[in-house]
Amino acid sequence: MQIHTISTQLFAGQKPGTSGLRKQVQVFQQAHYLENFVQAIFDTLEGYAGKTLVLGGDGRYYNRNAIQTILKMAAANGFGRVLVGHNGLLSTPAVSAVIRQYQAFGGIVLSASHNPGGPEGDFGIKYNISNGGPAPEKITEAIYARTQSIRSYKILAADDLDLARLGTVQVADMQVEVIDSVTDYAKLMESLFDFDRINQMFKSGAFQMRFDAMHAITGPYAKAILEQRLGAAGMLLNCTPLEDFGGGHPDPNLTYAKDLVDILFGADAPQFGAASDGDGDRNMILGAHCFVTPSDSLAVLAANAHLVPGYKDGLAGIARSMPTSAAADRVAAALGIDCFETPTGWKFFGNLLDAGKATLCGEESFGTGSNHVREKDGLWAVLFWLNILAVRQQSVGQILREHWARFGRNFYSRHDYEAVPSEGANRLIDSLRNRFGILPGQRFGDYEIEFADDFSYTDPVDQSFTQQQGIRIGFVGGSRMVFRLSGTGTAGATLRLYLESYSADSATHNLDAQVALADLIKIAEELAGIRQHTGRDQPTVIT
Ligand code: G16
Repeated sequence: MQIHTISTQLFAGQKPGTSGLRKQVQVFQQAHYLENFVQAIFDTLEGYAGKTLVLGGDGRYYNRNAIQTILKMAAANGFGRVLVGHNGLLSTPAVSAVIRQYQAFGGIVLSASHNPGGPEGDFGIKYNISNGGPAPEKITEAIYARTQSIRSYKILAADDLDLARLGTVQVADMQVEVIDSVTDYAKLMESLFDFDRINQMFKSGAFQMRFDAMHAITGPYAKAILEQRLGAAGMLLNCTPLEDFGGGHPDPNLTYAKDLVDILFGADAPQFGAASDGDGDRNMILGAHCFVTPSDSLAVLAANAHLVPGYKDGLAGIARSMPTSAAADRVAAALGIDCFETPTGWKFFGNLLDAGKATLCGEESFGTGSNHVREKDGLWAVLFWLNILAVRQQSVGQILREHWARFGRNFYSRHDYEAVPSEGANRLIDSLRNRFGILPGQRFGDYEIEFADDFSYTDPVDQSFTQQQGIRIGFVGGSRMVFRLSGTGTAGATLRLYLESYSADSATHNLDAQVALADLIKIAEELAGIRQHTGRDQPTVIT
């Protein structure tokens, strides 16, 4: 089999965002586009000759083509072995688990996560390093720099491989091992959670849940673990992965997982509901007539971790992204452990986890995880909740209310303005930035601005410095709002407005978050001119 060196032309804009390179499928379908980026990854890495690469994706449209191309390029560039998921499928947390278990050199994840799929949808590619986590910024920046100077790429002239058959085949000097997508991940979950206890809860017949895989990658994992191993028979929805996610938007939130939300807020609601996203790393948690914000979910998991076998010996620390609410900070304080505040992006947790400074991590963007892998993990969060429910024998609502009674409630909401013109979104951010000096001291009704700044972060492990990570406006008394532009969208800009206020008074705890935050919502419009800059009256998504 012959290695071909193909001349190529540069593409502008191959810059990884919050989580890898995400573009519309049609962009990836341009000749050489994917190949350039993959070669840029390989050119940036050192010392992988003969080593193992893990490869898999969430099964969205273009996954099948991209996997074949990457296999041929890995062989041409000198990898010794590729572990590839059955039919090219691996969830993002499963890639992380497999990299760690087999001590692979790294891995490539093919996904645009929660973005819609299909020929008109999005595709994405991300490189993960040997700890199983997303490549840190110094690597993603080097990959981007390489895309701006690349002249050629290497690819093996070979037939496509049959990825439907498990086992090992030789491709030139490289072995390709097609592995079961679920087995290793399921074993890891079994080592962390009390499967027998969860199984008894389902067997009792009194406990009902609905899990919505949203026609995405978690389907096969949920079937194997929740249904076959734990006995949640007949409780799973949309478990067949489809290339276009059945036309849906595989983002587990109150807007895009509406069918599930309707079931949990309807008559005869089951006790527990959950959903996961396109590539299986996000989760949404619901109880009967109740929604658990991702920020609260992190705090509840931390406060109850001692009930779960994998975490019963205590937590080293907690980490959360800056826009995530401070609910977890209160639990950390009660436990006497550190709580780290990082920029948005799971990659910023990697060093803290590797250094043993944090055990649990979480983000407001429906991401929760731990040191078991180096990605956030949707099904892990579902199993963690099931384990807590099986031990405490209380409803999700009761657990949440007791949590707030003990720690107080951080009212929290995120308002997203999706696909707005980039120019307007940038103007809005710049205009706030230009007023940092004059905002402190300004009053809006009962609220007085205490500080206004741009969040920056110095990694406590390697001292790397990251700036301009979101505009924070803090009010006297602790309420705050954050304005940030998403790094994962593919059309125009997505403005995210994060709102938070705290109440220790139990009498207020049942208030709807939008009601509790109504004043802050008005102030945000007054301060930032969202309508004027984006042309939008309403957010696209409220969570
Ligand atoms: C990615 C990152 C997360 C981040 C999220 C939202 O999630 O892995 O760490 O919180 O994007 O980012 P943004 O607010 O910039 O859109 P995923 O699930 O899309 O990979």
